[in-house]
Amino acid sequence: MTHFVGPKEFFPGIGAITFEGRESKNPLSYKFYDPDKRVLGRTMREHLRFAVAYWHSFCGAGSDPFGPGTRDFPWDSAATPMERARQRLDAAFEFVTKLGVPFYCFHDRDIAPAGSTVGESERNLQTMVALAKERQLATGVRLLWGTANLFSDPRYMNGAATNPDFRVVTHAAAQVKAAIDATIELGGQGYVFWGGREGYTCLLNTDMKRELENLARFLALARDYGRKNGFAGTFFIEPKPMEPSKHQYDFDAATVIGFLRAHGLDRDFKLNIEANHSTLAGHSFSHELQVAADAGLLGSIDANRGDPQNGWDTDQFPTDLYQTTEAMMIVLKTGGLVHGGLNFDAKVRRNSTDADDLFFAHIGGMDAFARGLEIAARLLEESPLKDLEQRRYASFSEGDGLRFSQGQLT
Ligand code: XLS
Ligand code: CA
Ligand code: CA
Repeated sequence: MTHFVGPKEFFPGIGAITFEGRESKNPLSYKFYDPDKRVLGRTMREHLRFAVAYWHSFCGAGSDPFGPGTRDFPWDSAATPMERARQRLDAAFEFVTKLGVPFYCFHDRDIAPAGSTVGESERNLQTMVALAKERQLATGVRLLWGTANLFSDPRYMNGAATNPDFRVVTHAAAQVKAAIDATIELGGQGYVFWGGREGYTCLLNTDMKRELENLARFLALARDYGRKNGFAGTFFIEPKPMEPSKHQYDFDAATVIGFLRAHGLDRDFKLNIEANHSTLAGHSFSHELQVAADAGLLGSIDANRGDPQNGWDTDQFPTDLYQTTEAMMIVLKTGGLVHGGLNFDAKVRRNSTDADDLFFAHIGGMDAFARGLEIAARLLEESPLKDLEQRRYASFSEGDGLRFSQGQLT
């Protein structure tokens, strides 16, 4: 990967972050993430496929429902929205290449501002995509997935694909078309649908059956459009039970799998499991990963965590070794993430205002997953775990138990 620094350096004083090993006291180095180290036949880089999330890292200045942002992003001081977008892109490529992460992810509106018409929004996006493509070619950084923001604009207050007003559905369709075009142009490995406002506030005014049918039709049309235009990657649905809607249709992995199968979408769509959304749904992260893996539909991961004392979507960076180990055991057992990766859909806290904090946060998350990967590999290869599990179900390996599982008993 080639280093990128634009006309203005946004993270001065920080160079390439490299592996220094567990004894290092340098906070700007990896203690466990050694990209070329081989674990079970693949390099750490290939297993982990880390991605930086554009929205949290370069767009979210720390605002919350009680106050505005706290961080001064130097790329936000330019005069026009498009100039700010260009500088933000430079900052993003500088950060990603200094960190040495192979992928990034974005929403259409993260990389390009909305215009006053559909056409202008699309042109803004195309301009920024052309620039991003240049940067990708120059650095070797790749797009893990693209998506459309179908939840911030007030027009989507009652949903996008599930909106009761067809005119809003068509607006969402135009936006998704442009975002799929952008993803194809940038060689994205995946395309994500997260339905933050695809849900309801009150059942009394909601025709849930119709809304779900509309959602399925919308997804099928998006898939057909992408396939017709050369998208060979995977479409991902990202489950989340609530927030911002009171109830979201993509509630959890099991719900989404049932929906995909009911509508014949499970050949093109897989799941993007986010740790914090799992806990919001009352499950553990590993439960959601296992449900998706068992269905053959584990596609990608949004690597973060919640706070056990809060019921919210706090999007913290992952640091819990038990969670990263269990997650990597499931990923290893399922054969790895093909078009997916580990996307840090995570943000530093609002009172973390130094530019360096973004590095520390990612380094911590990457090391936690690298260490988790190593432990998971050893648990699978060297511990008696597999054998113990086989023995637990031994009664199904012989006699009537075996005949029962083969469907031979009445
Ligand atoms: C929000 C979601 C969102 C998706 C992409 O809770 O995590 O950021 O990952 O739209
Ligand atoms: Ca997410
Ligand atoms: Ca989240």
